Amino acid sequence: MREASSQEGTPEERTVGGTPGGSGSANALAAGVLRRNGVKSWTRPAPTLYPHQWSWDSAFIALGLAHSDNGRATRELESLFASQWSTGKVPHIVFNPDAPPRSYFPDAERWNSSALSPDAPSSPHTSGLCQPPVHAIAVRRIWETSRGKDERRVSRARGFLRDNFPRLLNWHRYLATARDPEESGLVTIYHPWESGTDNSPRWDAALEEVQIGEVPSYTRYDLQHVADASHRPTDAEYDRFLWLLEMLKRTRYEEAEIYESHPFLVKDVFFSAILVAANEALLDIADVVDAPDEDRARIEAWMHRGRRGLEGCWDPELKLCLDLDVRAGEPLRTRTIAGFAPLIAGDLDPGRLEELLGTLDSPAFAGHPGLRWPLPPSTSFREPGFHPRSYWRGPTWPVANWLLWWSLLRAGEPERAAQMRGATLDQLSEGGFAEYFEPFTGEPLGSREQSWTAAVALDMLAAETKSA
Ligand code: 9WN
Repeated sequence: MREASSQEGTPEERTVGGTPGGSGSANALAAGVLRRNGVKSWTRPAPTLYPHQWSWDSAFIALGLAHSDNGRATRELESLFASQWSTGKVPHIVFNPDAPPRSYFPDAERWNSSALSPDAPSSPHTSGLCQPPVHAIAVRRIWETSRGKDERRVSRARGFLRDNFPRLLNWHRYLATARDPEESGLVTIYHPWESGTDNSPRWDAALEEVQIGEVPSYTRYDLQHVADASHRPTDAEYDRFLWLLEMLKRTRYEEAEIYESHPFLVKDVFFSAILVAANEALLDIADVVDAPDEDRARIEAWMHRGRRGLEGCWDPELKLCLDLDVRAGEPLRTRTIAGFAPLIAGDLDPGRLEELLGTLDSPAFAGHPGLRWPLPPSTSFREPGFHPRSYWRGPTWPVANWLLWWSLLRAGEPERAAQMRGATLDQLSEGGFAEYFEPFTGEPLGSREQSWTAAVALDMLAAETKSA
């Protein structure tokens, strides 16, 4: 793997420059990124672009750390869950009071969560949104990697699961109720930032319907941390993001009020599918901690409801799953990586699996002949909104590859999974642990030394000899 810009790290970690150094040195390089991005008990998603703790980044980070430093993996999630809202919501950002001034916007002051909502923790401050619930999947990995180790480590891991099962259950309950009052099995998001795929064209049509009012003035700091502004969302996209934030503040982050008045309410199939997979993990955790039968029954019901909901969003023509605009009552017909949601949710019938794999291998996604590596772009090449360098509008994201790789393994497709793993690791070997990559040239884009990229590499590398 290629060392990115940082000059820190041990001599061993700096030797690989440009050439793949085998899984031993690749492991050391990935672990080095996570160590350097570490702050106290948690890890920044990137050295300068993202100076706070992000929710789903932390889950992926814990998943990777489970292999290299199990104790730190547990602390990563403990510190995130310490900021869980009383509603069960796990906030998308926990603000770092020691972050350099003017390093990230919107900051804690702009969100003003604890002043506006009695449900928000007062210290540290958090944002008012959430992100996809990868956490239970990471907690299960922490358990798996402790197995077969000495008895003390196993019992520490069991204690961690026991302490965190109620938090995870509350988190999933929040998503299954406040975010799904219709009991559709699909999670409603209030902002593209909640999807984790912020400026994806999957949101364009719904965002166009939002009438933007006066956005209080602001300065973007993200652009100073990337080589080229075209990698990041545009100013027009930011205006919409910031307007939605103001609208949420007007409701004081009150769920019922948001449902009543908020102009952006979308059933996100990707988020919903991750919740199904996370519920599957939570059920395994429930076994370890000997949870009551009624908790297990509830989790199973959420899982089934989620899979049924996703099935209802299937588009037989595009052979992908589509998000649903709640306000308009219409599906959002855009081909993006999110369309593979049923694969992530799992337990597919063979026909549906074959259709999804056909779409994945088609020239609209990973089968395009011009690709540097056969990896799916975040947005299909066939979409008018496709852009090879702009964030979630086209680049390939290692973290999305991880989700598909892991889902292919669970779907009983080890050969395809091995291809995806090999291509992902080759890409990182050439380009370093970047945030995302230009699909045709393999050029690394966005932040360098991105934590979750290193974390998913650690998890993939660990799967060399075992199945994931
Ligand atoms: C806004 C941290 C986060 C990821 C998101 C990714 C990006 C933030 C931003 O970075 O979002 O939350 O400023 O662009 O889209 O998935 O969690 O890595």
